[in-house]
Amino acid sequence: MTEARPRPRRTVGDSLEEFERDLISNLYYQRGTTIESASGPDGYHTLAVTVRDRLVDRYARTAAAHYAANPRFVYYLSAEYLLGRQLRQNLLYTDTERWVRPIAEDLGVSPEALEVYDVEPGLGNGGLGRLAACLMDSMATLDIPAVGYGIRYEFGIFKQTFRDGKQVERPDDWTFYGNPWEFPAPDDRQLVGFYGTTVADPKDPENLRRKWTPGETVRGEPSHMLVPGYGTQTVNIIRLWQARASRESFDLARFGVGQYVEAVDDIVRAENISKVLYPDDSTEPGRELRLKQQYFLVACSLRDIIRRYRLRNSGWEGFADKVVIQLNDTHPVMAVTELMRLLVDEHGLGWDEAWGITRRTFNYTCHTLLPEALETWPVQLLERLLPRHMEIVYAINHFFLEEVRQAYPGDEDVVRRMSIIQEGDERRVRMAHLAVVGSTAVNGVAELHTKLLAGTTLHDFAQLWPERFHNVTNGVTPRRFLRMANPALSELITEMLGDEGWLTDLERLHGLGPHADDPAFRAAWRDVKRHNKAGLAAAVERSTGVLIDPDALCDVMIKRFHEYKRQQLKLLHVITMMNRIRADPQATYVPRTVLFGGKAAPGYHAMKLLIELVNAVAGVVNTDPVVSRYLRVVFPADYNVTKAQFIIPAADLSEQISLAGKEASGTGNMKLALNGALTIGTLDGANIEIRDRVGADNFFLFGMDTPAATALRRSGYSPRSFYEADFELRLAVDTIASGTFAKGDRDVFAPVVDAMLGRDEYMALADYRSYVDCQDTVAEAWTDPDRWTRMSILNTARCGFFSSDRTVREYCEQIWKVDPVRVGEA
Ligand code: H2P
Repeated sequence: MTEARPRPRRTVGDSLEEFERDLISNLYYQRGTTIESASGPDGYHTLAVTVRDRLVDRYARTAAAHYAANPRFVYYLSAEYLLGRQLRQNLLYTDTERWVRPIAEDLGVSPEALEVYDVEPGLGNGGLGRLAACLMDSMATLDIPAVGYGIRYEFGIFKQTFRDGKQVERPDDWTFYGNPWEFPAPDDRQLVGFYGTTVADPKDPENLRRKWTPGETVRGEPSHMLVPGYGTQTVNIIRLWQARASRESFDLARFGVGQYVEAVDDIVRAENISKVLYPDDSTEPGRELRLKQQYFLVACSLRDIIRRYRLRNSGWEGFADKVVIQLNDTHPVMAVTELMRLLVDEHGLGWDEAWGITRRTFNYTCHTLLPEALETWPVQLLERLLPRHMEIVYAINHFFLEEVRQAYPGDEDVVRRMSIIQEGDERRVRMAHLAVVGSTAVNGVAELHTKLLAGTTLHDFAQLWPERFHNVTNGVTPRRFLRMANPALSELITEMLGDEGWLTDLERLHGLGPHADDPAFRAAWRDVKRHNKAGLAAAVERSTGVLIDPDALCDVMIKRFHEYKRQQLKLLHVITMMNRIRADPQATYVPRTVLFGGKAAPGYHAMKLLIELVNAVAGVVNTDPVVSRYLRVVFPADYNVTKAQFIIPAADLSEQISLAGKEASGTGNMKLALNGALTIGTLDGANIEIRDRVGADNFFLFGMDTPAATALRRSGYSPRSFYEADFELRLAVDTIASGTFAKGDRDVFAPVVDAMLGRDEYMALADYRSYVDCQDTVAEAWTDPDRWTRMSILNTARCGFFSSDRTVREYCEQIWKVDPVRVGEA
């Protein structure tokens, strides 16, 4: 019995004295240095491992509890995790935060100075990766037995710098100083095959079981990061795989004859698999590498899941009772074919039995409606890289289409639409279709998104299997995005609500509502915002050199740069404000700071040019003696989770202005509203649910809704007619065209103008008037601070629903059917 096993002597203590003792001992015995000679990184690493030890203790107890209970586990498969900095989080979660300052003072160092070495692992692009991190946080907080699987990219999302206003990407060497938060687990390494050939199994007349002999094999080596729950003892893990060459890869013979580069060819090829997050897929080798990554993640993780299952169980009948796998978007969907291959080819199960297990095991979350974001892979590429998986796709599709034909006899059109294989000049595998066919539950990430998924993108599937479709609206962790990001507001909330219980029961924020009319509370609320804005102003000045006024309306648009998110619309508004001030310098205007943050994918030229234009507009606005009295534009480079935590608490206005029907959910919208920013937004994604909750009076709504946008597109949208009909719009576009932002050169930003007047894919021009008018009502509301503060308080008070704890509870009830396992105190 696990209970009887000897346990290590507890080595970590619960007092300030013990913490300090451990810290100094770690400095000596782990880091091998002394107080006198310790460098900044020495101090940071020592503090990190001292905190980490406390988590390890909980992790050991979590593992013991999981062994004893043998529960159903959630396995979250995700190509991305945007975890954010770890030190402050883990200090908070281990309740050791309060000791750091006195100890640091004792030792003569500043905790803030150490934090600069706390590099955030940038293993994701945006909302999808950050959502994965929020869900992992909430699963641990709710004591859900879970493991996250991902890739340990050697270089995460690039570091963004600006040169002459242009985005320049630099590699993110996030592990350069080592990562104290992870544990390598080389003994759990797995071998993964690629390429090669398949042959029939003579004992299987149906030819459903075949043998694959890969042409290349690489090793996947895991390490894990600890994911503590807040206010509980549970510590789960995220297991990240790194690709390594197999042992025989080094070619000693070639090295011996001086072919040094060739000698390591195989090693380089193998290790490239986990080298970078999202290799550029505009080239053939890039696409192949990306698919290799996806299969690498899936193959390593499934073997590990099976290994874990077998540690506790035997036989396959119970597999789907103990294992539930969540596919985070289409990136890990090859897992469906890989599990079939493992069960049928390697473990000898019959096809039908294996398919039953597979279908019960998987669930799929879709995060988009953009057709181009729903992955498809060329059949040819799959046949070469994963020949056995391609055969399995064909077999799955064969049986699936039989079912479709039975349901819709004679309707070959529906067969063509639903097939996992897309026919055409180049045949492709539709990963979303494979995911739906291979899953028990499919979910969208906000109400509108799920409705549109079921009504358009996956309509045929929702007709055939309505019971598979669910909605689980996204959420964000209040620990990181309120408690850690906004300590001043958290303190005020705790003071009003009496205790910190709201941190794990966020609906309790409703208790703030009745105080929205209390002048003293409003004043305190305003003070907190002012304090946060002053902090942001100082940081922005340090990083961009631009002075901003903490009393100006702080208007933020922070998210990936993408045409559908419509940074171009925000920019048209900025230019309009500039033009108005220039046209009538004597009038008074509400002072505003417009803050942009976000990166454009390295190959996304249109958005990179827009970034350049934002910087150029900022240059003109901020140096114009009249305009800059009322308007400043700042664009701190390299927006990431750390910066988000700094910007969000200071925001007054949250820009959520995507074209209706395009943003699946959004999560920045939730973070900002929770921190008391008012939203200006379209009826898109979770904006709708935010507005429903905070109330229409406390939300600035503009623009077309989805049916209106669809109707306009159908009627033949002409951006030029909007341009011609609206003087201010014409002036804004003409200001760009005139070369004002390129020292008179009309060519530099001509493509931006052409895109607006030519196609305007996301109909920014159609929403311009409604948007600018709505911004005028925002400015108007700002002039009444009491009213604004009231609205701000009500936003926070009514956004408790958007906690990722609620999201995880819904996944548990609707999809995962898992129960918590409580972990005992030490
Ligand atoms: C995506 C969607 C968002 C959604 C998020 C998490 C892919 O994130 O577009 O609408 O909230 O997933 O479900 P993003 O655009 O931020 O990269």
